[in-house]
Amino acid sequence: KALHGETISQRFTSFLLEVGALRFGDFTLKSGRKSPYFINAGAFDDGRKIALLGEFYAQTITQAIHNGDLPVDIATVFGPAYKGIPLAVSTAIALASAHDMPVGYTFDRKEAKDHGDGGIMVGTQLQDGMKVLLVDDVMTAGTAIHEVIPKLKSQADVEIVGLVLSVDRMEHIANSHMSAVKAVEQEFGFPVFSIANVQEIFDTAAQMTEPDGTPIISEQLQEQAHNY
Ligand code: OMP
Repeated sequence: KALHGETISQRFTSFLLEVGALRFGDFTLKSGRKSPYFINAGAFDDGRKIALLGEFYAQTITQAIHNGDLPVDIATVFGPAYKGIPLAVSTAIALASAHDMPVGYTFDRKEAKDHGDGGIMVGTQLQDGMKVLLVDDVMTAGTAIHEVIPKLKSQADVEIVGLVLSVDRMEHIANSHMSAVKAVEQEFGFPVFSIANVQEIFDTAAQMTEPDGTPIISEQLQEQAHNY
């Protein structure tokens, strides 16, 4: 099924809704916060969906390269286990097959292996000076990303060139006006990109209706979204 929309964030919003990866309701986040919506990366559960998701990441990456915000010579795409694994693999496949950009993929093991090849990284092995691009699903407080960066750096003195997310929830860090994305950019010194942010998602969803004509999201929900 073709995904309609002018911009990548609009097409991505239709895709999220089509596969059921975007839900509205009452959710409690990992950080303990309450939220009127949730993005579930587990919904990309077959070949077509994960291939399309990888293509969205690849388009976001090539756009950033085109804008001069990411280097062309990325050596490997790193996805933190477990949910980052299919992201790194599908992104690397899309970059190589549709964008003529051969790159490696790498992910970490949750438990170090003590036999065979050993090691805690799978895929392209990290080496000093290598340009590594991180991919992850959703960032709320940035906890997941804070955990994985020391693990990467302990392997080799890699250069992390950026982080690409599917959705930037645009949440603020506790007791601050700074967004979690800005805080990560400042702390680590690399840019963070997202296929879409929550504002773009709500703006697109607000234009959409169910087959019976009722709006997909209520005005009240839109109000809540604007408070972020
Ligand atoms: P941080 O690690 O605090 O940035 O939270 C992001 C993680 O929370 C994601 O990797 C998910 O495990 C989970 N999450 C979602 O998957 N979707 C959401 O919409 C919100 C969250 C969340 O709990 O904040």
